[in-house]
Amino acid sequence: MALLPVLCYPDPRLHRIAKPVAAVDARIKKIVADMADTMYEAPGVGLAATQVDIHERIVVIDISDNQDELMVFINPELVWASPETKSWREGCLSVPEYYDEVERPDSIRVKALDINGKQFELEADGLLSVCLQHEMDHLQGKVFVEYLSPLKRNRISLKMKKRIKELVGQR
Ligand code: GNR
Ligand code: NI
Repeated sequence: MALLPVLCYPDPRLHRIAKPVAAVDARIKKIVADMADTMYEAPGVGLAATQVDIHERIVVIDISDNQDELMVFINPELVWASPETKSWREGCLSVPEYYDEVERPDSIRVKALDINGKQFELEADGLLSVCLQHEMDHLQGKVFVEYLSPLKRNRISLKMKKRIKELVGQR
């Protein structure tokens, strides 16, 4: 079991664009295992590689009640999004203790590779749809607070910088 440090907004590394994974080999499987450990420990329902400073297109998600249904998405791509949208209260491990409403397509279809490098397609709605869109945004360097007003975003930035300063001061 290995836990990876999670980057905190407004860290500029959260805005890097992840590169596609060329082959799902032992190195990628180790990253997936460590990401899953990190997500479960947090705890969170999803984690994108960008958040642990790995800039490759890898996402793990587990929306089950018992943390026993790990889903792995390598090189995920959106193939369809419903015209209907829905607003959800979102949170992010990179923006601790802040939650706000984001409007996104209600249901989506995603194409990705699984842990064995095999391609699959999946239609998602509800929390899985929200989470997948949130994670695919991370891979594009986008954090959910970027959907909020500049005023809110600036407040969040200040709060997070203050929090990081306090954490450093405690050491
Ligand atoms: O743990 C998480 N919960 C969550 C709740 C609503 C919408 C999105 C999420 S994802 C988040 C984990 C995370 O930051 N993933 O990038
Ligand atoms: Ni997030």
